[in-house]
Amino acid sequence: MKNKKHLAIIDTPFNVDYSNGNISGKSVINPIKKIKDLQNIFEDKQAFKNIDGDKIIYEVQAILPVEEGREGGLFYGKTIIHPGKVGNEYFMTKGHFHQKVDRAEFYWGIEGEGMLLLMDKNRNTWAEKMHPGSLHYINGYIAHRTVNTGTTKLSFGACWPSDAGHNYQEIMDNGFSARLKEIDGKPQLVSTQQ
Ligand code: S6P
Ligand code: ZN
Repeated sequence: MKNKKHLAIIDTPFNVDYSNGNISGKSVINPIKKIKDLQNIFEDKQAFKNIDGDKIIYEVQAILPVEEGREGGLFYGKTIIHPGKVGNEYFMTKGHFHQKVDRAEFYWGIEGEGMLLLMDKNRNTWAEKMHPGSLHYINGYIAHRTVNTGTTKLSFGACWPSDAGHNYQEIMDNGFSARLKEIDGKPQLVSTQQ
């Protein structure tokens, strides 16, 4: 029949469990980072060697509804960082600038306590506290890394443009200009600049 509109009620393609942020639905990807995947991220090399390489540090669940790199789409994810330290430095993500460096991102805290470490192009670094309900706008041109400063898992959600991409190399080569360490029993930002 000509000009007939397609009418349909379909199953919800994705679901989020608001008690823990878990994402379900078709094509949810689940990359895992173990300590052996995080070479040169932590400062204390001896403490790093003493940890079993297969220990899981963080896990991501993500929905990529369009091809990565395509302009115009959005990606949605959840990251879980397990609690722990390498020496006195808390478990954290690799951290990145976006490949298309002007692309922004939202993060929001779901479970646990942590910090969002942010660094601009001039290597100024600062941290925002993350907790259930915290909301973080990460402007373009800002490197971002998350750190679990608590004793339970840190979970947070994220939404970012499908053409943002990840530039990990800059952080692998030069790191952030500060590290989050436990000093006198509490998290403190310690500068790495001379
Ligand atoms: C993607 C977004 C997050 C991180 C995830 C892991 O732009 O910022 O999904 O990919 O938290 O961190 P990283 O630094 O290993 O990608
Ligand atoms: Zn990002």
